[in-house]
Amino acid sequence: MRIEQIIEEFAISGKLEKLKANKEGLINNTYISTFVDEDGVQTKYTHQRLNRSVFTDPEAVMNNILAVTTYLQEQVAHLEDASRRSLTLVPSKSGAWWAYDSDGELWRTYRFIDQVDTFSFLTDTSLAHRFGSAVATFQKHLADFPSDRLVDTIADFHHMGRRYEQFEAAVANDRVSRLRHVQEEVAFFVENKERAMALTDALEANQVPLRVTHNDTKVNNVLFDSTTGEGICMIDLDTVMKGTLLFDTGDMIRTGCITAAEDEPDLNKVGFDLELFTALIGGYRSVADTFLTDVERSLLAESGRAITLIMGLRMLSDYLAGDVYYQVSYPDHNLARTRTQIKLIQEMDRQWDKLLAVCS
Ligand code: GN1
Ligand code: MG
Repeated sequence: MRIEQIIEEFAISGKLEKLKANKEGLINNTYISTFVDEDGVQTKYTHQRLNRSVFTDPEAVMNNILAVTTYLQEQVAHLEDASRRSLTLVPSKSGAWWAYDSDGELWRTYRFIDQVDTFSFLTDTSLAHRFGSAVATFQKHLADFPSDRLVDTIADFHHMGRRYEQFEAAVANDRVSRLRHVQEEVAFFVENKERAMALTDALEANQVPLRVTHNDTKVNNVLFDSTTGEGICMIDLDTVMKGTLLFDTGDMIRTGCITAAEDEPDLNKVGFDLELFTALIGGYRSVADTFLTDVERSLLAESGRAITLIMGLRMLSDYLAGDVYYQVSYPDHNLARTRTQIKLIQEMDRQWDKLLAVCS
């Protein structure tokens, strides 16, 4: 089925003028369209096909997103630019919130938010501060959302113990005979296993509250207003579920303080920038200090380390399984991603006392 055909299914007026693919995500397929109406006014949309092997219950994903975006829209309704501060789904012509193509794949459409900038990593402290406050604002808006209304669309998504089990199985199976190339990387994760459990342990012991979590708060999932620079909207809500907010601070730290892209093959370029970290935590806490508990605050630095570790663990597991989960652009892509995460953790560890001091 042609993409134009599936777009036809949605309640959009005007004529399709432009269509282009967006290659950013690792999971779904994304396209941006431009429609023009009779008066020549252009409107843009984002169309996405959900990856069915990752999201085995795509309608549950959509119901989570619908609940959260509807709630967010109410929270920001009083603001002048409310429509830019939350994703908005466009219904299908038959009144559903998604449409199926002839292969049975689920597609959805969002209104495109224009005049924004996105970044795959940060280079200045002002931006880091704004990234931190955007993540905290998202959490604040959802603070009173009843998290039990959300379905766990990927079971144990950030459960460290489960991720280790999957990793250990990938090592044992060595499906595509890559294990011999990654002995050092495997050893790194084995050595770090005990410490890695910090977030999962705190959650299971009820030391931190269950909240709504985004679960993919990487910096390129924030839209920054091109004029004001403010981080106005968190996108990519596929993994909104319940969990600890430390999952989200963790991915914020992982992607907000690295000095290169997450798949940078030249490890000399990969560092953990303490100045960015200071600004990021400052921005985050300028909003979050009103709702953070003491235990959550005490685990902020650890959350960055744990989430970086879980990403590396998942990337290496996928490398060993033969690249079946993440989209890759070249054969060792998942290995490059893994090594970047390991290097980032080593860089955190080198400055660990300073990280703790920033969060105290
Ligand atoms: C995946 O597709 P994308 O880029 O939004 C992944 C996240 C990882 C991320 C690593 C459902 O997100 O968990 O953090 O890649 N999403 C899923 O960049 O697995
Ligand atoms: Mg995502």
